[in-house]
Amino acid sequence: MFDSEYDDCWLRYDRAESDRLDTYRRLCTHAYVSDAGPELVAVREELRRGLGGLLDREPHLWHHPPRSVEGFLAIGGPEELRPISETVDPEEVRALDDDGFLIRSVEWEGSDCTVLTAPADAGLVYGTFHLLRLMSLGEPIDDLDIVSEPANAERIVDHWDNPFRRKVERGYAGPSIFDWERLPDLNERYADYARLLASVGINGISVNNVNTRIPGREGANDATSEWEGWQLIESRNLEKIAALAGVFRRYGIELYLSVNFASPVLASDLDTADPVEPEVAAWWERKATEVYDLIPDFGGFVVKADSEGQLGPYDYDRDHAEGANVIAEALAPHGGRLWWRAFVYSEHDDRAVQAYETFEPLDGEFADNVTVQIKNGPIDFQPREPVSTLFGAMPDTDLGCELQITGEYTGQGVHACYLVPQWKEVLDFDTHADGPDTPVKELLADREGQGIAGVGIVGDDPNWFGHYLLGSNLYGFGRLAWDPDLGSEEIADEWTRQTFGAGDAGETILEILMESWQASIDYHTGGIGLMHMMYNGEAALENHYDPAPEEWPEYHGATEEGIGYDRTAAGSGYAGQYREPIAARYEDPETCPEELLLFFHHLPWDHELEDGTTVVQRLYDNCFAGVEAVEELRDRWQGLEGEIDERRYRHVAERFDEHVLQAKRWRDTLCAFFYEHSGIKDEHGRPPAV
Ligand code: GCV
Repeated sequence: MFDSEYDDCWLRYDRAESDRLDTYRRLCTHAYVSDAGPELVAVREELRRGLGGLLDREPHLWHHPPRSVEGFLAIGGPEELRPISETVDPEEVRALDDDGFLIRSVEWEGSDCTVLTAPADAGLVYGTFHLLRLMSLGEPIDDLDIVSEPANAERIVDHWDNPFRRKVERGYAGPSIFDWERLPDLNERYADYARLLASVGINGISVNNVNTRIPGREGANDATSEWEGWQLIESRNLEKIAALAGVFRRYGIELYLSVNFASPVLASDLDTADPVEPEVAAWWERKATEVYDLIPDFGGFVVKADSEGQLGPYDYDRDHAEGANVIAEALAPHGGRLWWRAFVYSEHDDRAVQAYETFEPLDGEFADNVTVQIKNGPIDFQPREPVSTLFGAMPDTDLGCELQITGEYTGQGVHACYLVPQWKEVLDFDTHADGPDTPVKELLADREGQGIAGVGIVGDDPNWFGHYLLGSNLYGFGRLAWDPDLGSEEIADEWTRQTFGAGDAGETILEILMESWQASIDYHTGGIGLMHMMYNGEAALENHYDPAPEEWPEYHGATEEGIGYDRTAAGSGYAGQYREPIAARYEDPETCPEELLLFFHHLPWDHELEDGTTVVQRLYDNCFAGVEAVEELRDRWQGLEGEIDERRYRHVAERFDEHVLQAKRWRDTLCAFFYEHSGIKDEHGRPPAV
């Protein structure tokens, strides 16, 4: 189904099951589609592919209402096509959010008509994918009345792709799909990727790494070194960006670029990037104008500043609002937005506290078109973290939640780990920002400029994701960003059925996905709030895959007496950054949820948990439980041999073998480490803690 020779993921469009096929054929063989903007070309193409596959026959796409047919689809704006304007109140459609859509079964001049309409063309793209999804899932479509609007206005995938050698930072699926050497020449893969994103409601893509200079790389301090990300903003490269923007535009997706805060110095002959200097502001204005002249619907910029070697306002004694605003003001006249990352640390012993201390006092100081982009937790995409204290602390600032779709700390391209349950936990977390019942998802929803950004996962591997099952995370990210009330299982079920078909195999795969995250937490952390115990590698940006707890005493706080990090008022004070009653709940080890206990408390190894088990014993038990769970997942997968195609079966089976080995390595390393520090044996006598 894809033009490129790559896996078609959840857009397989296999022939529909026979009990629905007749209805689908009756209602959808004929489609009357508007031919307005570029998105409608995409709609027509998708209908040809999707209906062609699902109905197993060529659909007829009309430029006028088809006559003498039992049923047809009508797709267009609220007043464009008579079957739509005569059956649906245009006001109802115009009142929808920009990306929203309406699908309704009506009768028009004696035919059953399925009307798909939207206030803007992008909504027609999302609605088309929605309708095709219903059919891929075998759902009834003869009595539809769907009104769908995205909860989050901004739903963006952030690539950490470097133009230099197409290396993807934290990418585990091969080189970057973006071939900057060849661009503006396009390849078919770009459009296929745009389809995957649009099919789950994504409306923005940032195409290059936020590390626009790669710290530590040879030549990185030489402004002429070829192909660092900051160079994409140079005039000679903008046509490459424009070409990509053209592909994504057809699917309603706006293009963003990560830029370096010091661009005025790097990309021109200015000797300062100080945000209060008029010449710096003028440079950003000229650059923004140049970009928008080429790409009128350009989304904007993403900036990582004062973080991990990237320059920022602190280098000029300015604060982050001053730093962000000079760039945002240049984008503003063009309708562009600046995503300014809040990922700052390194000035404190406890890195968790810094983002709040830096950003909370600046609430209300950022320009209207700045979105402060906050990682879900205060550390760095660990298997489980508490939710960042910044959510709910900046009511007068547009906020974005940054999630990681790629599995940097959850087994990368080797371990199966379905992350939607983790993201749901974050989005459902009650911040109490506005009294009880103020979950993160509500703080983000229904406000222009706010939403969710996910760190991308795809690469040039034929299966896109490195590990086939990890495609569920890109799928789930989009679905959840559109509707955070969807359930993890519901999303996994959708993905599984579209990707592997319904039936017993689908059930098994669903179970595997649903149990994978907890297993990962258990063997990667011991399950009660420890984290960041991975190997960092010799080069700063390598690994994060193998276990190495001894490298990180400042994260786990293990001593002979106990383990954990004291973040109470007597310690780093991080717990106190939450609003009540959360602060008090985390402050007290008796009320702190067990799964976060050692994140907030340093406790004796023999401290008793609620059920009487000691801390060290729980760590042993969870590490062992994690491995057992992975063995169980592998066994279940092996049970699918012959049930699904050999290619995908073998690919995942091989990864599961490795997954089990690696989970055991983690378990054994962590348990030996716990034993070495505590001197307390596992009461079940399991190696290696004896
Ligand atoms: C893009 C962590 C990751 C880095 C990443 C950084 C960030 O440190 O390991 O690869 O850099 O977060 O989010 O900026």
